[in-house]
Formats: sequence, structure tokens, C-alpha cells
Amino acid sequence: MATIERVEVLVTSPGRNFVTLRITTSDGVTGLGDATLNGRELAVASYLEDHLAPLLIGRDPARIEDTWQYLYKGAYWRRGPVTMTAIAAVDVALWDIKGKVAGLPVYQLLGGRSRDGVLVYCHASGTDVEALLDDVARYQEQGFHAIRAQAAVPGLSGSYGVRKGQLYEPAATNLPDEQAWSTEAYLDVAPGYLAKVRERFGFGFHLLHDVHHRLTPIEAARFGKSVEELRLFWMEDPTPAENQEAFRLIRQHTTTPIATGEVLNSIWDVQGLITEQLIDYVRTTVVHAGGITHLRRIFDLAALYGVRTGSHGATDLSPVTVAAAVHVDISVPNFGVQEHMGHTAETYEVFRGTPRLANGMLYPSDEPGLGITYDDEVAARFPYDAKYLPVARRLDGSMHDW
Ligand code: GCO
Ligand code: MG
Repeated sequence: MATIERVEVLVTSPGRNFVTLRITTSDGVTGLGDATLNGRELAVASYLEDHLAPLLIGRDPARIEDTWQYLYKGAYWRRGPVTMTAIAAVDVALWDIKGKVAGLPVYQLLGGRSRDGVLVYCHASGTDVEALLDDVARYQEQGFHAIRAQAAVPGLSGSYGVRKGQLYEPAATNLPDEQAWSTEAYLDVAPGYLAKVRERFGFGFHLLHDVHHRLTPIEAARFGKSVEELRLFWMEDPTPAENQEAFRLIRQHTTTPIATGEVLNSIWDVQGLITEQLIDYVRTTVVHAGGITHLRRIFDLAALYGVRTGSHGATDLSPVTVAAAVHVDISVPNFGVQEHMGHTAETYEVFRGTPRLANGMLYPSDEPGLGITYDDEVAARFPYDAKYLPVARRLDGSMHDW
């Protein structure tokens, strides 16, 4: 029997910080798992290095479920983003190894394809409405069928989701950037720019919008109602996700579909949202929700209640997560959509073999395992560089949800 012989925690910053776990077996097979928790990266690195690596040495790499239970139940302390991201990294690395040992891509181990390709949505944004419309046109020309639209709110220093450089990257400063927020100003402008997108481009594509936890339940209900005729694919994170009951109020008032879950990390965090059918899309991801093993459990529960998947896929999730997500997305029956942002050229030099993007769809690699390799030499050129997500303050100076 092969055993786990080596466990390495790799930290690199090719444009942004990524933490990667590499497990090597006594047969020389390696597996990769993403362990990146944006803005809190080193907490997960330490959890893996100091607490999990010693437990893994000598274990059977084939026992994925048992290892998951061992690490989850063995922690005693339940859930939480740091624990669940660390467990995810181990889990995904073990799926990668299992695929390589079997000579099969991971999606084949998950039951094979349920569809030909994975529908993705991209991010259009603009500092004003005209710039947003130009960006939507650009993505349509590139063949995307689903487009998220965000525009700056006049008078506010920072508006979530608006790109400054090549890619939208919120964790861009060495200390948290302080941004101003006004719900009134946002609610005055957002339904209007979304309407302009529909006016200009019609209804022949999916239009999405991320509220980014900024509204109270009743404000979110009002927002959802005000955009009903625009037939959004979803409004994302209309209110902070930790209060599951809040979604009942929103649900009672609007038919605009609701997506949430990118900040949640376990089946228990989304249990009520799913079983009470308070959401339409669950956005938990491979990396933050306990890996492929646990995410599939969430998606199976969701399938029972007609809730579809819509996994988070921002730049702070490494290409290892993107690959793992696409293996899951292509196989589960209740797939909805996958977020796609892409990464910098430097990131793709470190992580090689990312899923193929064509005509607004992602296709998994047919290489054994996940299909991603990690280049240590290139990674060494990009040392860790502490970066934080911004914070938001209301106009009176008090803290708001970012
Ligand atoms: C999204 C997200 C992200 C997050 C980021 C935090 O929908 O893509 O909201 O942009 O803000 O992942 O690290
Ligand atoms: Mg979001």
C-alpha cells in the first residue's frame, strides 16, 4: 500500500497570493489542493503545516472519505473558513492523486459527464454606464452567454466589482482600503444601469448582478422587486449570508432568483436555505467548503430541493480550484452556472493546464487527476505579499458590510 510521504505548503504571489498544498505518496504520485483564503492566507498555511501535515504522513492516500472525517471530526471545533479550507486542500489533493493512480480525470471518478461543457459567467463593469455597456459588448463578442454587470455608484469612492486594471482584484492594498458606501445612492442607480444593459442588448443572454451583502432584507426585497422585469439570472448575496432566516423575507416579496453561499463553508450553513427553498443557486466552492467530498454533499442536498449550483470563482481562488470546480460542475445533475474571472499570465505560468475556455463554456482537462501542474521555479519568483480586502464605511463613518 502506498502511503502519504510528503506534505508541502506552497505560498506564491504571481499577481495575488495563493496557498497550495502538495501531497506526495511513497509511489511518487503528487496531488495538488488549493488552500487560499483571501486576506487570511497564512492562517490556513499554518493550519496545514503545523496541525494537519503531521497527521497525514503515513496515511493511505486512497481513503479520501475517511481522511475527511478524521480531519473534520478530529478537530473537535466545527466548521469555519480556516478549518474547511485546510480540509478542502487535503481532500482535493487526494482526489488528484486518486485520478492519477486510476489514470482517469477526476470527473470520471465523480460519475462522468452530465453535460458537454460548463456554462460560465464573466464580469462586465464600468466606472459609468457607458463604460459598462462597452464592457458587456466586449464580452458578448468573446462569446459569453452569461454576464455579470456592476457599475460605479456616483459619489462613492469604491464600488464593489468595478475593474481598474486587467482583472477585478479587490485585495490590492497592504492594509485594508477604506471605501465609502451609501445604500440610498446604490439603490438609486443600480436598477437603472441594469435596465440600460437589457435595453441595449436585449434578453438573449443571462444577466447577473452581485449585491455583495450590502442590503438589509427589506432593502433587498425592494431591489429584487424593482428589477423583476429585467429577468436577472440571479441577484447575488442580497443580504449578509449568515442569517439564513433573512432570505425568507426577501423570498416573500420578489421572484428575482437569489444566489448566495460564497462566504459559507459547510452543509449546515446552507441547510435551511436549501431545505426551505429560500435560494435558487448555492455558491459554495470546492476550496472554502471542505473540498470535492463535502461540496458534492451540499450539491446533492440542493438537488433534492431544486436548488442549482453557481460556484464562486473569483481570482482569489487558484487555478487548482477552477480545475476541481469544473470537474464537479460537469458531473453533477443540478449544475447551474460557474463564475469565471480568469487569472494573470504570471498565475498561469505557475499553475499550468487550466480548463479550456471556448464559446462561454469551460471544459475539464482529460489528463489523469485534475490536470494542473505547479511550477516551483516560476513560483519562487513571486514571494508572498500581504494584501487585504477593502472595508466599507457608511457616509457617517460607521462600518458596513464590504
Ligand atoms: C464574487 C465575489 C468576490 C469576492 C472575493 C473576496 O462574486 O466573485 O463576491 O469578488 O469579493 O472573492 O475574496
Ligand atoms: Mg460575490
